[in-house]
Amino acid sequence: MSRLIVISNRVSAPKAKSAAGAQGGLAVALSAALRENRGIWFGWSGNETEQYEGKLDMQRHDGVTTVTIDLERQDIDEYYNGYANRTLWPLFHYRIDLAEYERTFGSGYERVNELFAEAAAPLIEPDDLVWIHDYHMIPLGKMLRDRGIKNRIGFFLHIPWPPTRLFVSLPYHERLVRTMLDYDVIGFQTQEWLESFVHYIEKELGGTVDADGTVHCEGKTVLARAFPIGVDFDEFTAATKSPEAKAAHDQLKASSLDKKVLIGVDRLDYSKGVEERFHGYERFLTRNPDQREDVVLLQIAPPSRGEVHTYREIRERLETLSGHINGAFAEVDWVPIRYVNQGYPRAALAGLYRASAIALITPLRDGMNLVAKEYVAAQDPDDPGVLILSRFAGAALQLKDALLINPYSNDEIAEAIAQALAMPLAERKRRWQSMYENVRDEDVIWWRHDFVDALKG
Ligand code: GDG
Repeated sequence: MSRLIVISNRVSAPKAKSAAGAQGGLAVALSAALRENRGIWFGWSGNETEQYEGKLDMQRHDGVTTVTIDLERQDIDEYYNGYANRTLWPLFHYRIDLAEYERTFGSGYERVNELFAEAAAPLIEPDDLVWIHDYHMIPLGKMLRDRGIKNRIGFFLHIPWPPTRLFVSLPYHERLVRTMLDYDVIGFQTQEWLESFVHYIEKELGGTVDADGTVHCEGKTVLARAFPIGVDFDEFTAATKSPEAKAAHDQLKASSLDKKVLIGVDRLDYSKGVEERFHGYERFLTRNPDQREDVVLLQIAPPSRGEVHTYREIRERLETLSGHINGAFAEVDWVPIRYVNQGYPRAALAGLYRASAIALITPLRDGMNLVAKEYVAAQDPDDPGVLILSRFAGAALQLKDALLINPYSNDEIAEAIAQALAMPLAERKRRWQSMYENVRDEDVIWWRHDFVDALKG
């Protein structure tokens, strides 16, 4: 059996068996694959070093070998905080108004990808399958090829692929996409992102794409396909039944009395549409004074990427907006929004999802959105909640029985909240059942097998 080499910006393999449940579904799924295949997970440690001298930190935990490197400050600034998170992330989420095209970012990105290739190439043995993840590492496959790596190499993009008309605003866009032609398999979350990529290949590079997704371009051949990621269903449903989940569930129920809880859980990121969500909720409160005190919105938003100024700005705007809404509507015994900037253990999240009558998930653009799937997995079959989901999340293509809304429309959000509150039990059960089956059947293990099988060729 071939070994699997996973390469991603950060390595988040479980530190110990007991901590496995505290990791995200992706870490759990990839760790399981690595354990089965004696694999290696390679990436940045998240730490800074004065001077990078090629030192690898190799560790073995719970059957998974991780190999990490530290990066210098300039590399972190130009590659991670720069090109990855100030250029590619906003552009790929259709926010060309926020994308910054500094030349130093691009060269830092290439430099760090070269550094990754240099460090990872010696770890790769002839039969290994190499699986590279996400927008931080787009050119890495080509850089491994430049170092003589002939193995099968796959790439999976966790975020959207933007329409060609937006993508061409990126300086040297052809150069970036050409590096992708050295992969054997390129995976996208949905058919929509795949179609945007295919359009780019045909219109900008003059390539052709067969009905099965085989791309022919500039003398190279690569398979491009959609592989929608799922949650670790078994792990998450088990977490729902844990004492930690029950404690969090009971605490939320007790503190919200007989009110219906609407829940939002997002990394604090402008792409998640939390600002627009608050405005939509405010519209609901304004239009439905008689229902105001029947609801409370719990928004969990752990800060991320705090070194990037757009993230500091969205954080400030949300503080102001939640304060404004609470100030305008609160009563002595009720506040409309509980806005929480800290993260919770996964098991506690599972309990909070289950205690919430409605999930309000309104990204302006999202590769997939796993919170939507986790919410569905955590529901009580006898009394399931209602999922309100942005039609611009990749998950909307699978969770068709959610109440799908346009997250830019305050009216649609407000009306969906009213509809969810009034929804009869039979309809809630019917909608939830079909979404539940999808979340159960197309889980993260299914996704991983699907990708690795394609990669094997
Ligand atoms: C990228 C793509 C794609 C959140 N708060 C807490 C917490 N979380 C967990 C959630 C969920 C994960 O973080 C977030 O995943 P999402 O899918 O919602 O979003 P991104 O972080 O933007 O991920 C996305 C994903 O990659 C996978 O391919 O779906 O489209 O943008 O699992 O539960 N976890 C804990 N405490 C928190 O407070 N423990």
